[in-house]
Amino acid sequence: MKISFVRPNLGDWRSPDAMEPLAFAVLKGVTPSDVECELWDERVEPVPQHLQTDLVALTVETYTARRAYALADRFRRQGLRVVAGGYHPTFLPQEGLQHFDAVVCGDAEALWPGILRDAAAGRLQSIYRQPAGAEMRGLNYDRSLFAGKAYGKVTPVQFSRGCRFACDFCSIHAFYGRSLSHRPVDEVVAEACALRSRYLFLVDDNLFVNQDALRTLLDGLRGCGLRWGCQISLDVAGDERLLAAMAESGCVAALVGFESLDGANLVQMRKKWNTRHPYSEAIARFHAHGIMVYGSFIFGYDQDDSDVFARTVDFALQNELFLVNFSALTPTPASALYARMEKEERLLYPHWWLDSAYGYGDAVYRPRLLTPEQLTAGCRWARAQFFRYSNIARRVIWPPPGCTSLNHRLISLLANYTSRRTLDRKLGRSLG
Ligand code: B12
Ligand code: SF4
Repeated sequence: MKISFVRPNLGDWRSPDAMEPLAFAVLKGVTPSDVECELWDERVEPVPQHLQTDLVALTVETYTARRAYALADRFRRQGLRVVAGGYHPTFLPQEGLQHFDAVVCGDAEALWPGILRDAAAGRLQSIYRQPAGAEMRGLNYDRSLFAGKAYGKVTPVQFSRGCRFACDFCSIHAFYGRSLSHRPVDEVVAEACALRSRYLFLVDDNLFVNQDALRTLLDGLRGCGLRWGCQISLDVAGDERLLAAMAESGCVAALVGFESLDGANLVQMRKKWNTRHPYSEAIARFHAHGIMVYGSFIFGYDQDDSDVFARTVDFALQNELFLVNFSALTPTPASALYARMEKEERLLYPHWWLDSAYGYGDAVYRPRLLTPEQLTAGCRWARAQFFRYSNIARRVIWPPPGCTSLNHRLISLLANYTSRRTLDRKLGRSLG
């Protein structure tokens, strides 16, 4: 039997920020050794028009759904069977079944060997579902599929799944519910130390979930000679010892979801806890420990007016963030935000991920104090300001004290350059 794993892109272009798609490493790790496997990742290479295979296995996110459906329709016309998993099919399995033979909801490592047996016997079921919270002990992230592919220097590694918060716009709560799980620390450390790359990205949605486990992980990573980045909630800034331990174990950059400078917006998005940590003070603490801060901001909550863009750009520059995400609020299926927007009849395109009129980065709903056009244009303006070459140069030449090593500067330069290039390719382009 042969499986072709396929990772669609948002559209028909290459993505400079592509990392190894870990979902397939997990699946490959539980695939019997006599099954032949290949990977086509459309972010780094074209997917062939015809595949010589027995089963196509697609990973699908909301932004890649339109493209995934087009690929699946083509493969099925050629007589191939297609199974899909990931966030989007988990949230909208019935939509997926219009294009796939089978949909897998949730994580899949416990189900995958059985799915392969069903496929070989010609009795694929429509929907498979793995409940959230499965034990992560013994997971084998088999990266042999990635050999020779043009991924960046930063290698993704997973420690935990789930987040203890439930921000209304985020897909994580919808996917994992309240369940939180993590891999045994020794397995993560052994994996991380054995990787060829010295630069890692811990892909956990929030590394500051199980604090005891995190401390043990940091102890394990100390001395491994790694440089790593992560995504972490702002409240970690209240724990100076933990920040110090992160830095000692090689953390050089952290993505933090500030989301908004307005307290009422934070309450509305169910992120009130962010208001307890004054942003500038928190950022300075990260910097003092040698951790650069990548700030994530969302525009378009109900308090945002036309001044919000300039205010936020000023904040990001003044507080010396090394990278930012300035996104237009985009309700994704199954999120509390999507349900609210639908109820308030504010969605401009109910299924924006399928709509050919939607371009990446466009507003998809009616904001309260802005027009949709102002929201789209304001986000673009803010990104353009932050990623001006003069601002990039300033950040690299004069980084915050504590983040002045050559390593910090190189990471900052590369990350800024990659973000700028990625945005240039994606913005305004329709999905699919
Ligand atoms: C790292 C990361 C990135 C990296 C790239 C990752 C990569 N591999 O190249 C970067 C930063 C570039 C990135 C970009 C984007 N990302 Co991203 N990313 C992640 C993150 C944090 C980790 C991904 C990961 O490695 N997970 C670990 C693997 C093991 O888990 P998994 O993929 O879920 O796979 C399991 C199951 O889902 C299932 N499964 C998945 N696929 C399949 C397929 C089959 C056949 C089967 C059977 C099972 C199965 O089984 C797997 C193992 O159990 C996730 C959040 C998360 N926790 O997953 C967000 C996430 C996937 N990203 C998201 C988004 C929105 C984006 C962007 C669109 C952001 C933007 N606005 O531009 C872009 C899209 C880029 C693109 N070209 O596609 C959203 C998707 C939401 C949604 N509803 O689809 C997520 C969930 C973040 C969030 N909090 O909302 N991302
Ligand atoms: S803290 Fe981050 S990962 Fe957790 S629910 Fe909020 S946005 Fe999602």
